[in-house]
Amino acid sequence: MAGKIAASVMCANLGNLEADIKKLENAGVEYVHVDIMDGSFVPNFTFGTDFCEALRGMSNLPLDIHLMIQKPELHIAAFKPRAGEYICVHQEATVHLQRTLALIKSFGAKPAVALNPATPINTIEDVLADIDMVLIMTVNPGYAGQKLVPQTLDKITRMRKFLDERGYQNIEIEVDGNVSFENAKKMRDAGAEIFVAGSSSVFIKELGIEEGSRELKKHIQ
Ligand code: S6P
Ligand code: MG
Repeated sequence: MAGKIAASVMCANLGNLEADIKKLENAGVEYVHVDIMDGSFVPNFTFGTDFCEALRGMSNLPLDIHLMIQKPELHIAAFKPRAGEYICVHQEATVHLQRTLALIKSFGAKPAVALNPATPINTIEDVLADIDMVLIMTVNPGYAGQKLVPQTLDKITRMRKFLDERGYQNIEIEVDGNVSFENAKKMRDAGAEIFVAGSSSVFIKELGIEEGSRELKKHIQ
């Protein structure tokens, strides 16, 4: 199956957001990736619960909510997780990872866990039964427009092997950070299935959303 695109809304034109969301939907993008930052787990602030609710009203695209917040378990319910959506928490942000993932599932949404570039793969070995997706951060979280951390390419290969060897062929791998056309191809070859698209591809001003999406799709076949 071809790779899927999760367009990163923090790179969209927030002054005319609904128009950009419609363009993404028409371009055949699969998810809207929403970066939630709390100014503590990462140095930046972005969106919150009301913003996610507003996005749900703008299109039929499911949300892919990436929580870069400390103690996410305290805030899952406030995000009103829905069936068909991914809710992703960082391994590094909670000491109760399994409980947090089970909580996400109890709302009918798809639980996912994210790993910073420095976090080893085997830290999620005991929650594989609790997740639908692993998010491999290919930059350090906090900002759009950063450069790829090169060793994360090999981490994708190692993660796919790690999951398959344990019988979890069903767990998808998402990549987030500097998913340029060139990097996307390498990530795809390494085993990534969902591609967070930001300023490196879908939101390149000179290309526009439609052309950027078309070009990215070619690289993740
Ligand atoms: C980064 C965040 C990401 C970015 C995305 C931007 O902390 O989790 O989702 O929005 O990486 O893409 P790009 O192409 O600007 O790196
Ligand atoms: Mg993200």
